[in-house]
Amino acid sequence: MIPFELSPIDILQRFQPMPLTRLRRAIQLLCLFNILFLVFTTACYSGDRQLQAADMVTDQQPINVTSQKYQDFFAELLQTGKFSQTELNSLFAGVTIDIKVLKLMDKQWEGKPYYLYRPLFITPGVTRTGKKYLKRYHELFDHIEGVYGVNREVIVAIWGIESRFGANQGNFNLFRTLNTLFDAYPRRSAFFRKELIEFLLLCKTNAFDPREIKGSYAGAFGQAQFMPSSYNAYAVDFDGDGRSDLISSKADIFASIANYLKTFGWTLNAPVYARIGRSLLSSKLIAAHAKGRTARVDWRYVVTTQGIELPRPPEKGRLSIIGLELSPKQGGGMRYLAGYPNFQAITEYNHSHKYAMAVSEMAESFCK
Ligand SMILES: [Ca+2]
Repeated sequence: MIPFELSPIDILQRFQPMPLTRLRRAIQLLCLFNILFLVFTTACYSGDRQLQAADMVTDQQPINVTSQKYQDFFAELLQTGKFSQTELNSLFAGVTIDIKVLKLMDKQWEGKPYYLYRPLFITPGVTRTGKKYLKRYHELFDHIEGVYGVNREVIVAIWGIESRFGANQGNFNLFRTLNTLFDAYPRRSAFFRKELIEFLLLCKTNAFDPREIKGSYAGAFGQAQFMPSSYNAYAVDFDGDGRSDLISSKADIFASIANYLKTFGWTLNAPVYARIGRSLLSSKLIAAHAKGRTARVDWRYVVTTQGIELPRPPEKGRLSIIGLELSPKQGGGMRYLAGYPNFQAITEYNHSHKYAMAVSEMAESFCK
């Protein structure tokens, strides 16, 4: 027991110097104690918040491109025959971490109910702007509808939602973003490694300077907000200048969105969705709703089970079951919809049913 009147200095002076071995053992015990303390406090702390990618690095930390993973990455790029070592050295010199990208990737986005989500996208101003562009580019849309069989209103709605009709393509340097996610976002590093390769390839093919392009913190860019891999797979050169330019060519942008939807089964003038009531009347429909985006139900089954008339889907298409929350003003609860193959094609662009519904309703608003 230490008397209270002793100061910390006094306490220290009471201890006799220890022999070296005892001192070493004491230090070892102290270290062990510290480690246990650290493990314990980390365990307690992580109960509230897990360590995230942004906690492991600092902002503007240089990325170590001499690391084995970058050397393997460069070897793969060199194998394509499209890059030289000198070019890669110069391109990757000085690339640093963008901590904001990691923080945004780990942010828990609140899932808003549809009645709060919809007004973020569909406003009278947006509808007016969409109609203005449909008029301005009507000849181009005539041509695109003829080639791809995709309705112009849905193209403009996706363009509107993705980039506010081209006005907001993202403010993150895409080269730095993709490097940050490859180097310092372990959970999806392999995915972003591939996207970085795709990005460098598309810059080569379409004569973009990779260090100049801006995009979203998640790697999408251009007026249609394609990921680099989607860009290489679905972007088209519709104005015939030899490049697929989804940053500034309206012809390329609209045709690429059309090409994407066409690839995933869009049919011109076919139904997109239909209302099927405020409750689901069989366990099979309830299960399809719970399964979500990938569930499919036969058209006839929905008609007979819900006791309603529905338009027939094209080419033996099947339906998905969508539930959207009603606002307290509307009495709460849910309303249900059948998603037709055209609706399903929009969910290939973005997996959210709410996104696909906002696109569908925005497209409808252009026709009114
Ligand atoms: Ca072009």
